[in-house]
Amino acid sequence: MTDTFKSGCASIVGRTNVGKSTLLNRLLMQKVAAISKRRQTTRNKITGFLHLPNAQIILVDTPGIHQSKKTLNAMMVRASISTFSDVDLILVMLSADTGFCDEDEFVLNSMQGVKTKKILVINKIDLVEKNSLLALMDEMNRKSLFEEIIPISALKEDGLDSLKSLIVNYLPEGPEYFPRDRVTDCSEGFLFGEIIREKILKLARFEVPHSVAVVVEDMQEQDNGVLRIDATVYTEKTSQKKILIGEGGSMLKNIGRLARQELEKRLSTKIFLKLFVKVRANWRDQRQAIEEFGYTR
Ligand SMILES: Nc1nc2c(ncn2[C@@H]2O[C@H](COP(=O)(O)OP(=O)(O)OP(=O)(O)O)[C@@H](O)[C@H]2O)c(=O)[nH]1
Ligand SMILES: [Mg+2]
Repeated sequence: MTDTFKSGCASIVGRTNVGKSTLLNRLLMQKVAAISKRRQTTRNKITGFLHLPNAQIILVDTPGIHQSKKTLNAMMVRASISTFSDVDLILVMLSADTGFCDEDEFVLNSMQGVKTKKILVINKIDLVEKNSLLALMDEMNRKSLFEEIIPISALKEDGLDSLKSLIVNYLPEGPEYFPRDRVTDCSEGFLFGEIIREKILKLARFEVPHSVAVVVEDMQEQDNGVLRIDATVYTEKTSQKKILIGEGGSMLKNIGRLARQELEKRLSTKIFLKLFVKVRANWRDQRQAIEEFGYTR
């Protein structure tokens, strides 16, 4: 251990669902990014600051790299790829339970010619036997693309200390760029909107969760001390709006209740959450709407 202070940026990239956002949240010990078992949960870069005694790691969670014709999805992938040459280190993530699949191959192909150093993070090792993990590590090692290969379970917080030390090894000496009490560069409005969207991802099915954007319009502390949050849930079609509202408003009520409970716990205050559902036809193919909804930050 030396006295030198290190700082720099590491992006977490990979196909959808490998656990990139789970890793960001677990490393930061705070929920910053939405998590779900559905595909393409994360839609933009989400930056978190990990403060260690001898280092500051700027972590960038990115949308899963995938193929799609929609404008939103193309912009998401571009956001991920834009980090490759912007960071000091790329954490390429695989999921141990699926092994190296075609979608992972697509991710590696998108990195051809990228000079930035890469660490391969094999996640979800809690789901596999040791032998299959060793075989996967061996298969990946033979590609000679990575400085290091590290197995972890983000969910079980297994291997995270080793991962932190490994990242610090590859960062340059540098100053503390951000104050120690700062965890993310995301606005409260964005973070709260993501909490609401996460509940929609949990409760709605098929195409509905993917068609949804959430915008927090207003936050006001009321005279009785209750924090009122007004948010709009945008869908692409009237049929999706109907599903989101549900019979007698039951679906929207459940979404609101889950989101409110999480927000109340997080802010340690009573919250009145008012959700409005609106249709914005084909917004995922409209750059202006995508920007307005905050997915280009
Ligand atoms: N068993 C297990 N599940 C995990 C682990 N890490 C993440 N998951 C689960 O994997 C699913 C996807 O996690 P996310 O963190 O949303 O994945 P992501 O890579 O950010 O996905 P996108 O944002 O869609 O690209 C969730 O259901 C997580 O709970 C892990 O270490 N073990
Ligand atoms: Mg994610």
